[in-house]
Amino acid sequence: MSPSGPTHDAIVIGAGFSGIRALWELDQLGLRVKCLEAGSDVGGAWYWNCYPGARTDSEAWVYAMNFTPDVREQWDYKERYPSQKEVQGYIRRVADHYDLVRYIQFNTRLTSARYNESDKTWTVIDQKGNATTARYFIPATGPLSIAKEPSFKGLKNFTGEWYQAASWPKDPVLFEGKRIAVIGTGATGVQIIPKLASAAKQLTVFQRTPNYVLPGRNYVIDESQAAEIKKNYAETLGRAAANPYALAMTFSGKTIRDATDPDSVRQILDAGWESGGFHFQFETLDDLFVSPESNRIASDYIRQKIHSIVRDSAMAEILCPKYPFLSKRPPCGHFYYEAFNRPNVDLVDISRDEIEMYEGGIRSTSGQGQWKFDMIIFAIGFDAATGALSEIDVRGKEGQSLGDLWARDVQTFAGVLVPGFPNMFTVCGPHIQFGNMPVILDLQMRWIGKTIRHMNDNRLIGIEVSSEAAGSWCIHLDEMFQKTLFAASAKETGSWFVGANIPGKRSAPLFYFGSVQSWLSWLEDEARQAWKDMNFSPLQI
Ligand code: NA7
Repeated sequence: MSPSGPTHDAIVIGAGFSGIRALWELDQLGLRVKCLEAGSDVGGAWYWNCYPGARTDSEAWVYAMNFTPDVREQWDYKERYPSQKEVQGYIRRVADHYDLVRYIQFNTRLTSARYNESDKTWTVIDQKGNATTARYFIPATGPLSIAKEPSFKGLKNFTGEWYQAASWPKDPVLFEGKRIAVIGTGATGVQIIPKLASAAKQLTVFQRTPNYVLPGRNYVIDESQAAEIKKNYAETLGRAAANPYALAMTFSGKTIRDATDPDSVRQILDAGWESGGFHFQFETLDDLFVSPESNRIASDYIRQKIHSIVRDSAMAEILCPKYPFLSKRPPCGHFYYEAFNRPNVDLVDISRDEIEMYEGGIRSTSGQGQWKFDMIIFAIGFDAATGALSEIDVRGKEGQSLGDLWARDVQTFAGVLVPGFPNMFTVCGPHIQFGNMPVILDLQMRWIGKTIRHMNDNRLIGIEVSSEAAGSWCIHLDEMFQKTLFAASAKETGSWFVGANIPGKRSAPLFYFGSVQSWLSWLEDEARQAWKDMNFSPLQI
């Protein structure tokens, strides 16, 4: 870069998994890098979501980054599903080990980013008005980082404590002796509820839509298991890279057609249920995502399980989803349904009745119910995929606003590049392959690194994907989405896969549901064919 050029080669936004992975890649390329992070430490989602019970739904052995075998050598996750503290610790260890923290400016929130056509750079401005210029703008802001605001009527009148799970206080919160309400039964609520059930005097769960909660079957990893994980680390990550969702799981090779008698189907589903977590959806019947028959059997199976665990049958029925399994991302539970057997736990069905707050607690707007609380916890989800970047004033060529553009239509090339926004690489942004993110974003960052290397080697200072290439990708993404069973129901179930959980948000697939391999082939084909769909700008001397 010329001495009169930008102050940095690349600016990364966010120091979570994807930001740290990006910093490592850019550091390896010898670039001058800066990272802005809103939190006071690394971790991203794993920094903010420190609510009780927060842990991964992916297994420890795949919740790691491929580029860090030496860190993995010295790192032992303590549980099958590592806790928030452990995951943040892992990210911190990676950042320290590779001396990446020196690039990060903490407590700094980005407010705007503008592309400068004249010199093919980006200028980003933080909340204090400080500007940084860089050749590459690399937002690594996370797919689920902007929490839905609890905009319930009357909340300001509530005199008790209230918290959002996604921005949980760093100081301890005391639950003992308190009457607590949890609103939301997605993956977050499902983790919080059993924890509070045993700590609170009274816990009341407000459920709008039930979920199919899979039993996690968590356990402590002992020394011999830890040694085994290390021994098999390369092979495990290889399996994850070969799996459509980047999990170290292997399809059973069986569909509903191979298992004609009810007993054999039951045995297959029992095995998945006993294995725990996502094994139920990925290692039982391979056609759960596409065959209505297969899906109906699995849905019925889980509903029966709910009834067999929850003793109060009316409560069990309220907990049973009526829509097909996998229409929404199934949460991983840790004695979730069992919590409803406790005498101090109540369930309120708000599927047909809205709620509002008053000084003493919560009441239904119909006036049918009123409950007193000392504390309310909101676990009501996120503005997925596009939320974080749409909040920032990002402007591409000719001052085009990314937020305005994405409100109308999300166009990307394989979830990495956006036409009209040269030199911007999104990590873990909209249209990325859905699945186990640490492995997926690792593959994505490798490609971004390879592309920047190609540009440096060829004295290229600008890259913009063609609208045609982005258009072809978006058609393909939509076709793959339409093949899934949940395409039909995603809107009605309010799934964040399509942004339907945010009132007024345009409903369209925000993630790619093809496979890691297919998604990667779009990127790798591009590199193999000398980036033929990219418009490059050469350095003018
Ligand atoms: P989710 O999965 O979007 O769940 C949010 C929950 O909050 C869900 O049960 C919603 O019911 C409920 N919700 C949202 N808004 C309201 C209002 N206004 N009133 C009542 N209930 C409401 O978010 P999570 O944080 O649990 O999980 C997100 C992902 O984070 C997760 O899958 C992991 O990948 C990590 P609804 O279903 O909309 O009726």
